[in-house]
Amino acid sequence: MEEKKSCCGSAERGALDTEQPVKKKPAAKKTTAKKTPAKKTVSKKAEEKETVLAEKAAELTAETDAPQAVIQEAAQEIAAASAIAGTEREGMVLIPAGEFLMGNNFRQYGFPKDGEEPVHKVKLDAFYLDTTAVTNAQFREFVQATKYKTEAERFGWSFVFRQFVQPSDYHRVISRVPGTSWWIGMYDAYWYCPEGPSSTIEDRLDHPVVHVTWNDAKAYAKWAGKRLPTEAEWEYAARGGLEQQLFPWGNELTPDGKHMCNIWQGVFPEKNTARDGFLGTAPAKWYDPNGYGLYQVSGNVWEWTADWFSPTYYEESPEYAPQGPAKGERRSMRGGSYLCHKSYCNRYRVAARNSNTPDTSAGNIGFRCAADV
Ligand SMILES: [Ca+2]
Ligand SMILES: [Cu+2]
Repeated sequence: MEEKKSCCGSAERGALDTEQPVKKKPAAKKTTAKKTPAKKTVSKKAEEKETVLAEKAAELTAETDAPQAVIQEAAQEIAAASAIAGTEREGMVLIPAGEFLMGNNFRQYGFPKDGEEPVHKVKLDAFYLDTTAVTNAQFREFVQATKYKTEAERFGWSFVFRQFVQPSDYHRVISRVPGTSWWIGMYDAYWYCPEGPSSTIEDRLDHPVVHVTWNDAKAYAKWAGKRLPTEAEWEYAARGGLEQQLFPWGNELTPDGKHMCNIWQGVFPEKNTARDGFLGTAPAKWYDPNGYGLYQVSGNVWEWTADWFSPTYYEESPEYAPQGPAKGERRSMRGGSYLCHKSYCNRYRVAARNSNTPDTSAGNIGFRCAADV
């Protein structure tokens, strides 16, 4: 059994001594994006889809030669599709109600102290889930609409991966994190300047937003009329309909040599060959989606879930719609990040669990939202 290793997502805000006064920050840069109108619940695309479906249904009813079973099956398909079309939410997919086996018993792949065991049956109602992590462009809309200040901005600093710190920002480095020396506490790093003021999101608007705490994620979700997924919902959706596989697409990390997610290649934390195409974040919609049409549930950025985290929760969690422990100190995160490597932190598996304090932010932590049907 392998002992738990420090994870690429486990530097926490309390680990750094930031008693020294926080320097006054320059005013945030102005952005030029226009405000987009509020999203309608029923999109135009959905309406069009419904019309097409209705026409198709009429055609089918007229077809008297078709065997009854075929008509019935087609009708059921149409009904199901219309139901979805009628309530379609932009950028989200409907995850159908069902049950699945949550957790992982393959000990050689996991870390017992993460609490991935025991594998247990979970039943869930249908829900909507964002097809991608919330992007910089989406988060910017939220900030422009609400003037929201993230916790990284209020604390005045966040965690940046050491290789990303640019020389022009060296004077903003606070210190390294004991035990996870690849994390640098850095003044003035926040969602808009992910590696400090020498960097900007303007060239990566379609990438996931990072440096958002659990509290920030919750505030965004509320503004968007959504919520964070529970840990069980996240894993159910991430599995994409497959049962007890390691990844959202199966058991092989790179089927036929093909990269399916954005993690670390090479030697962590010294050398990243970026064979998958990315040293840092990748665009939120990249690689093939899973069986439910979800992009990058594995790798790229850690995703906050609604639940408190407890490594013993699976031993006592209810079968129906588990909501996590009633209280805790850390919130559960899922999916792994571009810093995960099998030698160190193979937490890009669908069953892998991680957590952090709700006020921690880092350059590899983001989120996606869920919504009730
Ligand atoms: Ca990568
Ligand atoms: Cu990791």
